[in-house]
Order: sequence, then C-alpha cells, then structure tokens
Amino acid sequence: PQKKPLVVVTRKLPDAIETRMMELFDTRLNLDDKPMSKADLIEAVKTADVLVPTITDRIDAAILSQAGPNLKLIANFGTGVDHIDLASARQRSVTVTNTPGVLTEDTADMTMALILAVPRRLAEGERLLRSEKWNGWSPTHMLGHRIWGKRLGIIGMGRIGQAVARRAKAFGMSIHYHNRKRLHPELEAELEATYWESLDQMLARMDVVTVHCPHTPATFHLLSARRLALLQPHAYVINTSRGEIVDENALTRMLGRGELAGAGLDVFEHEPAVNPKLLGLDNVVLLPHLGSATIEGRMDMGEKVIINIKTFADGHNPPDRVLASMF
Ligand code: 8YV
Repeated sequence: PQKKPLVVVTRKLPDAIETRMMELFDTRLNLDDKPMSKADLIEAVKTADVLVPTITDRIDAAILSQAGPNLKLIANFGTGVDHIDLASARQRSVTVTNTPGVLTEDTADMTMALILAVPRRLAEGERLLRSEKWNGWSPTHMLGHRIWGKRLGIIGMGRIGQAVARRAKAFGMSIHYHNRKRLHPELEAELEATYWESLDQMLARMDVVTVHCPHTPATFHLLSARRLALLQPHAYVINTSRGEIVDENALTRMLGRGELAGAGLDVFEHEPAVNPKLLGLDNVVLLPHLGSATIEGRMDMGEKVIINIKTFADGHNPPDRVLASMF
C-alpha cells in the first residue's frame, strides 16, 4: 500500500473533519487552537508533504524558503489565498488549493445582514437598549434609511458578488457592479445588474458600496482615500472580503467627519487589530471576520480540503488548484 502523506494542520478544525483526516492521512493536528508560531510553521514546512494553513498563517517567501523537499501541496482551509506567497510556491513547484464555492452563500448572507444593519442602525439600537437608556418610542427616534429603492454598487462580481446581487435585488435595491470582466449578457440580465466600466464613476452614484474582490497587489487600497472621497456623504461602505482592499485610516477619518453615512466591516487591514477610532463610532457595525463562520460552512470547507489532499495523494489534479505548478 501507498505511504500515507504527512499532513500538518495549523489550526483546530471541526472534530469530524479532524477524525476523517486522521483516518486518511498521517495527520499532525494543532490541539492548541492558537496560530502556530513562526518556528512551528518552519518546522511544519520542513517535514510535511502537505500543509493545511488558514488565514492566520503567513506563508511568505521566508517561510517557504525553509520548505523541505517533501512539501508538495498547500491545501488552504479557506478561499482567499492572499496570506500565501504564490510566486514562491510556484517557484518551488508546490501546488496550492483553496475551498471555493462552499462559503459563497454564507458570506453573501453576512453581507446582506450588514447592508440591513448599518442603515437601519441595528447595533446602535441594541446598544441603547442594553445601556438601559431607552425612554420609549417616539416618531423621530433613531431614524435610519431604507435600502429599498437604493443603489447597491458591487465591486467584484464573482460568486459572492453575484450571491449578494440576488439577495439585494429581492430587497428592492437596484444592482450595479464593477468587475475586471463584464458578465455574460444572460447572467447580467438575470441579475438585472448594470455594469460600470469605470469604478470611479460608479462610486459617485451609489447609496451602498460592497466589496467582493480578492486581495491582490492590484486591489490593495482599491478603495483609496481618493476613491472614498468620490462617494456621496449619504453612502455606506460594506466590506466582507479583505481589509486591505479599503484604506481603513481614510475610511475611519471620513466616517468620523460625517463625510460618509456609515460602514459595515467584517474584515480589517491589520486583523485582529481594529483601528481604535472605529470602535468609538456609532455609525459602524464591526464583526470579527464571521463571513463564513457557520458550522455547515466549516464542515464543507473541511470536506474540500480532504478531497484536494486525497486527489493529490492519489496522483491526480486536485479540483481546487489555485496554481498548477506541478502539471
Ligand atoms: C475563512 C475567508 O474563514 O475563505 C476565506 O477567504 O476569509 C474566511 O471565510 C478563512 O479564510 C479561513 O482561512
């Protein structure tokens, strides 16, 4: 029989996934549920055949330069791979896989929750109640804005962007999008989405803007101070993708000055650190990167990781290759 691959998992995964991995592979688990230290990560890439990292592991060029000859696959637990140095992986002929598709609907749900929560002042209202300072109903108390009939600008119209479009359409919003590529006309018609070739022009016309592109060198600070300034003062910014895509300092400054109406953020530029000035603002809803945090989603992600490793170990192309350096 074939030797089982040595698989190092950097974080605690759902029990059922860990059990399956132990059965299928020679699996080393991280029982601590804390991110691995740099030294442990280096030890892992030196010895493992397969590394299963998450967003909290920085697999940069320095780490990969220490990789042993056995390391052939990085099977990421998650869709975004911006924490992995893909160029170094390619150089060393290390295949990288991710877990696309299975967290699309959960992330779109969380995005929709924020699109509703921020204009309707949900978190602010809850804070008032908990502070026991609510004096009762009044016709003019804590008025928000309706989202029905408003314009939603989606930046990045991939799987998650499209899932957000479907939801927002059902809530009566008009759908606008900017993407590197225009959608197929049939899909565009189905989503009733208006394409904007110019991101700048779209930003100037939207009531709510939501970010759904991957973080790459090309999208770092895509919503820069200059672009944020194109938004109208009544506009809201939602981000469930990656903090680095929005200039967090500029956004915080503008929110504080009332140059934007509010923001719903599930991701931050320097996670887990959050700009302390954001914490002092009432017109923001802040979440600790919960976009895909469902039990079902984590199980599906684990299944995908297992299939990717198993296919690879059996000598075939794993289904979710981010780069196909080996083939
Ligand atoms: C994951 C995410 O929780 O998949 C992604 O890209 O941002 C999150 O949904 C995280 O990346 C797991 O590594």
